[in-house]
Amino acid sequence: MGTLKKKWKLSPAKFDIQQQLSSQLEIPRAIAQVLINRGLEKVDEARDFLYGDLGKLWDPYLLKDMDVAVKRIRQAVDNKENIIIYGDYDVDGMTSTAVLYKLLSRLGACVDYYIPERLSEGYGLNASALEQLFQRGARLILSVDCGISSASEVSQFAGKLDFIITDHHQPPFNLPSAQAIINPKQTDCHYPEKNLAGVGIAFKLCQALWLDLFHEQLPMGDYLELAAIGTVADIVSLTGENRILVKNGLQQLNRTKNIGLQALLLRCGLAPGTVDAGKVGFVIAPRLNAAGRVGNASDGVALLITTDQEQATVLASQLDEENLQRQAMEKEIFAAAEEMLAKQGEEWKNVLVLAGTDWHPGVIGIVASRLVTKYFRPVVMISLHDGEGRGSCRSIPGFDIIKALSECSGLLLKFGGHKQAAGLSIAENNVDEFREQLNNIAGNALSAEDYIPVLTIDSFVGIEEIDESFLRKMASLAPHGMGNPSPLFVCKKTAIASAKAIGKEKRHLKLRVRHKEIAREVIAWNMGEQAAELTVNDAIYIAFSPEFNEWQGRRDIQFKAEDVFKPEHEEKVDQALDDIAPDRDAITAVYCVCRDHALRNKNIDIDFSSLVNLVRNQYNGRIGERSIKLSIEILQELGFLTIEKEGEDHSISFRLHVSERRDLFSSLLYRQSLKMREDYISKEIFQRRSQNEAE
Ligand SMILES: [Mn+2]
Repeated sequence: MGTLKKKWKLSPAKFDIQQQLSSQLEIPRAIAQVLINRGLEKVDEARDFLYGDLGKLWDPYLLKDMDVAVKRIRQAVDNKENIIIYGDYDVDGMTSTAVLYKLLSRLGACVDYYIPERLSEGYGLNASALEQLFQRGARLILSVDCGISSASEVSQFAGKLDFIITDHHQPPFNLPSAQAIINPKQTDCHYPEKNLAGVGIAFKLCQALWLDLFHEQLPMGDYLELAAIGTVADIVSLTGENRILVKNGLQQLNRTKNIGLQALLLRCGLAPGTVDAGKVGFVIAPRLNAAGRVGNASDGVALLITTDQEQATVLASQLDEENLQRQAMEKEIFAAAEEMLAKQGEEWKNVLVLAGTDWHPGVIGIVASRLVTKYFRPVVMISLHDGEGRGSCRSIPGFDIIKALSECSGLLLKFGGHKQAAGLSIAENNVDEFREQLNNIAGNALSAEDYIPVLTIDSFVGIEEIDESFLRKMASLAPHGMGNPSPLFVCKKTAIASAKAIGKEKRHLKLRVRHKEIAREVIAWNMGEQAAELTVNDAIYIAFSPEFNEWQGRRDIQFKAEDVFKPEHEEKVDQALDDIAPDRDAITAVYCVCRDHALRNKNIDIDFSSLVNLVRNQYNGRIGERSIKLSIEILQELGFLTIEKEGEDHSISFRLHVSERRDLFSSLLYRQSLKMREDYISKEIFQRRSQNEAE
């Protein structure tokens, strides 16, 4: 299990739609292709995606039961009933709680919140917590990010507590008999956006309450930034309404007035104006989550709703400390897991099942995810305590882990989850047999191909097309995350100008590549060991995302590489390409030869083989006859010349036109040629790479 090589999958180019989007929205073609790949082929839809604002949010009253919920909450506010927001210990749950708490306090409600403890209570409504809340005078429970599966707890408290359930998890067959259930995933809820996070639904409830009370739109600012954090952290699709919430919420977060968030940003060293979805996911969310994992999730909520500057600072540093603790534990468990892996036989490598004593149950899921990324196999991490194990499973796309667990159910005490992530509990003395069974199941279900990660590439792009304006237009595609990954491009073959490993322990790879007179810097994180295999002038392909790199006051364009490779048999492929169809350079060469010929000779007849020779001299290459023919047809389509006669003796006569510059892309034949070339590279270079790997 060395360095993972990835399968490159090039999204098929749709040049006609590219052309349309590109001209109407004034964006580069490669960016238009990204929109196409995200399912946006119509100009209006694409425009909304790029520039859609808060005016495009749906009416909150389209959610089933919203009117009932609003009425019951207003009644509770008017009658000073005790309302408890019952949340969850992850970031979505915390932000959901904070959003509603802020709004209800603003409305003068008697409101408090409750977050169950991850290890002792677990997820969702629980009877002993509800009993305590009831004893303390609670009358209305408002669940956020949970509750849809708590039918029995709700019915247990019938007559004592009223419930409004807001949740985004898949509803089970038996729904709680609550006063109102707001969850767009209910089959009889016709709300158009089904992928809201818990906090998105809490936000919709705020909108609805405000509309009902004041007959105007909610002043969204304070709530929007929390909605953005929870939505990004919960890894729901950043499309549709989620995209609008996150895009606008991030803008708000970058000038936040929330003193808890200000303190947290300061503590993490995030300057206002620099927070994007990635920073939320990798810097802010882990600190809030750490509270739920190693500390107390209520502290996370307290930070988000505090109005006290000193408390904000204290909580922010406490969360940061807890995150450091979490990181230390994660590092230790990760190292222990790797050590176990090194000792395990190859027969146990279909699914990595690892068990350790007293591994922190709040951290093993993160370690499992990291192992999946590193080895690209399904992983089960089990924490053992007093003869019993609690496990976290993370899988790869080809393997349905919950189905596999159900096939081993005889060995398990409990299990639940979905295709890609699940949890379980197991008796310690069943772990070895469980490992064996799971490995057998995967051995039968998966082929070598399934263990190769796929890198989906959006489009080819010319190195010369990527300039400042390209990057500015590309920024309109953000925020990136689930459902809308960062665009990934591949440059037509570039040559290495320099290659070196940089950083601590030479972990990273830094390249300079060029194509003709244009050169770019490339940074490839964690690929330092590849430096040894790369030599100046090697032709390579890079899968990358372009970005601005600011360093010592200078701003340059740099390519952030996801993968780099040097194809074998490069020359053969080039030769084949030159025979298949012409590229821009070849067409230009053919045009120049025709023009010069027409200028030098009064007659415009030429026999085809002389033309071929002239072109080959000019192009200093081996451009094929078929490509030269195609070039002439393309030039004709563009109006540069008219073929007047093609003689049976292979002579060709044409009339040349004086013509201004034309966009090559307006030629259908050119687009077809390009497609043939790209398909060939994709098949002969990109796909071959993974085949070699799988053998
Ligand atoms: Mn959630």
